Amino acid sequence: MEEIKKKVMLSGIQPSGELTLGSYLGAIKNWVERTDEFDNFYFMADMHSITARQNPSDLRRRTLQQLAQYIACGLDPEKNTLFIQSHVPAHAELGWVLNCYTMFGELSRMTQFKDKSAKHKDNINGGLFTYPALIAADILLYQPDYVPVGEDQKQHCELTRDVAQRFNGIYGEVFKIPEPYIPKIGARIMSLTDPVSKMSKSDKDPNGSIHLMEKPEDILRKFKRAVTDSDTEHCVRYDPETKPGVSNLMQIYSAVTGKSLQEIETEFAGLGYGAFKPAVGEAVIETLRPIRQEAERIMKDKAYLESVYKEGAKKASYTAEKTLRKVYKKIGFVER
Ligand code: ATP
Ligand code: LTN
Repeated sequence: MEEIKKKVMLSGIQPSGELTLGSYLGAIKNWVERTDEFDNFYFMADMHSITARQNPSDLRRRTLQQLAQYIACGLDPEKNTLFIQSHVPAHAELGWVLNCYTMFGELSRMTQFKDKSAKHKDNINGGLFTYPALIAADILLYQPDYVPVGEDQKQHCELTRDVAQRFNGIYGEVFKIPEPYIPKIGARIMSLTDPVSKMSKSDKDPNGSIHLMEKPEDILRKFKRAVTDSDTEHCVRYDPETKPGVSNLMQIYSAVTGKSLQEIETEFAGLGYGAFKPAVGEAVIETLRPIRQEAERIMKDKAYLESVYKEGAKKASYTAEKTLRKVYKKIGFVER
């Protein structure tokens, strides 16, 4: 019987800090839920993370920890190609090519570049600026149909589509044009202490974000202290404009319990924030507990991790090399 070719999903996260509840709800959870439907490629974007200075031993540890966390979140290495970006040289190679098809003006408009260069004034390096061309390479090498990411990565996906269309316009149909896949709930989880800015692994305020490996008592404490809104009604109602703090907690509660925003309003009607905040904390604790325990177990098994990333790099290279060869041929490089 002829095998029906599955559609392809691809995404990555930089090992630049501890994974947060934001990366889990905005990205990884959706990867896991769609595992069986797609042919999947997920990677640790270590090459991206050096756009900010990293301590070498921390980077190595975090890259392996991130792999353990991917698996602990439910990404079965038998069904997902899990790999480390720097192990597949085609990323750097296509990244260079696509640098030459990405415009200065396009890169200048990237909000992530503006935000990060404002944060790290002492290290506004070329890599930080051209980073989206490397993202385009990461994606286009695997000819994916969908790129499951949080809302903040939408602009990068749009640039990738523009670059791919530009390239195809010159050389013919080389790249598939991918779609971003952004969840309805959890696409933009906000900081618990400043609900108008994104929960982020590089946030300086430790109380703003929840890490996947965090202890239950710390999680509960952070949710109890989460900033809610200064309106007088004190009721659990979804309204991101006027009640960003409560609305963020509702998004989190909805994403981890599967309850709709309407159901949550009904559940907490008349109960106020005092009952709601610890309930969100408990629900998050129960979601993260098995992930943390499994990641701690896998982290100890270095031989297993090595077998996963080696096999992943082999499989990823096979697909990536195919695209790269096609690109090199189209642009006129002499065949090796
Ligand atoms: P950094 O602080 O280093 O920029 P980050 O915490 O913002 O990192 P990324 O590594 O940039 O996280 O993101 C990993 C993935 O998780 C991306 O797909 C991103 O869109 C998603 N993501 C990150 N933070 C959130 C969030 N707060 N809400 C929803 N999705 C998120
Ligand atoms: N920029 C992303 C990580 C990333 C990525 C990608 C995501 C690098 N390459 C390709 C999707 C597809 C981030 O997490 N900041």
